[in-house]
Amino acid sequence: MSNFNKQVGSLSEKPGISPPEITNISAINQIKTKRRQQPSSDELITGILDGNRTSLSRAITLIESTNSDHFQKADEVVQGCLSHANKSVRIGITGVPGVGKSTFIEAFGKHLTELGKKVAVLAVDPSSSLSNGSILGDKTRMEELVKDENAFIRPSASGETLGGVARKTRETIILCEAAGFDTIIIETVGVGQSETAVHSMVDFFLLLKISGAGDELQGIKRGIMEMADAIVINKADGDNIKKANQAKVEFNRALHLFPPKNTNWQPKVTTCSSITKEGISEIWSTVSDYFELTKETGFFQEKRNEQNHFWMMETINEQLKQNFYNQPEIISLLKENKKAVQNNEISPFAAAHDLLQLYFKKQ
Ligand SMILES: Nc1nc2c(ncn2[C@@H]2O[C@H](COP(=O)(O)OP(=O)(O)OP(=O)(O)O)[C@@H](O)[C@H]2O)c(=O)[nH]1
Ligand SMILES: [Mg+2]
Repeated sequence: MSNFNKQVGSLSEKPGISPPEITNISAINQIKTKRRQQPSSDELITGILDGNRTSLSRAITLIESTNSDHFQKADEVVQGCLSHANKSVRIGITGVPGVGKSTFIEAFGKHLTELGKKVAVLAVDPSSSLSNGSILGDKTRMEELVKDENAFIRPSASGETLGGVARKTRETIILCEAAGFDTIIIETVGVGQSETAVHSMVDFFLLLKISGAGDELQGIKRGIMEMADAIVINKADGDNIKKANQAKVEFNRALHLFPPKNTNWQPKVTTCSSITKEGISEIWSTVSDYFELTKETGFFQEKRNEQNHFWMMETINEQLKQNFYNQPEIISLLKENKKAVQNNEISPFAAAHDLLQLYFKKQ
């Protein structure tokens, strides 16, 4: 037999020598169980107050959870963070799809982190359950901001009603503030009711526009223009600069037709390019001027108080409605009465009265 055949493979063990104990199975198991264990609400609160992102993300996941076991814990965490919140400025950004909201937030957010600010970006987008979370796609448009250690980007809670998403976003704002983020940016797509919801949770509301062909004001909902504290005409670059400047003149003229706001603040119209960054720092100056003015007059706090009151009432209304519509007896009587109303057997008011009677009797 040749020597070759006697050779043993390098993986074979020689008798008497066992492989070193490089892994400690029980230690691994301990780590695994620890990971599986959910942190307690106190641990989450401590983590958030320390600025720990994992704790922040986990707590937001709890807030977003539809599992009723998580509700109480989420409430505890929010409650524990509340006294550490409120120390930020909250800015809402709206505009039709494609106007450049995400690209703008990337440029604006980077400008802010360069100024030493800590920026959290949230989104209110009730349609995202259909589109599978549009801000997820946004993350690729916020390439720089995603990598920035002074920025935190969180996709919108999905699969929910606008009321549900809004509540979760409000609570997420509290957690982000407690974690030390001093500038909260909330993106919302300019369709449906979501901008009204965002308007009622921010201090400053910015409407993003692009210059169109000719009639700039066409198709803008008057209500949105009235809500805006600033209108920014984006994509003012290349061949677009001239048109953007024309649009600025038109919007300025239109804004002066609105009755003055109760802030002494005259909404501003500016142009910018989120790609070349031209005009971005001026927008922050405008926003800062607004905060300075409204903090001085007390309007800043007054508006937050009003918003808190509004959300308390909204929550009550929403839960009452939910409770009503989830009662099995109501569900079946509603079905019956709906048919009866359709067949003209009962008036809509009598049908409603009938349902409410049943509900109140059960309470
Ligand atoms: N030239 C130019 N293009 C821009 C500018 N800002 C955004 N864009 C482009 O416009 C397109 C849409 O930008 P997004 O930032 O995704 O727009 P959005 O408003 O967030 O869109 P949705 O999330 O779909 O509502 C992208 O192709 C951007 O590169 C700008 O200032 N100048
Ligand atoms: Mg976007």
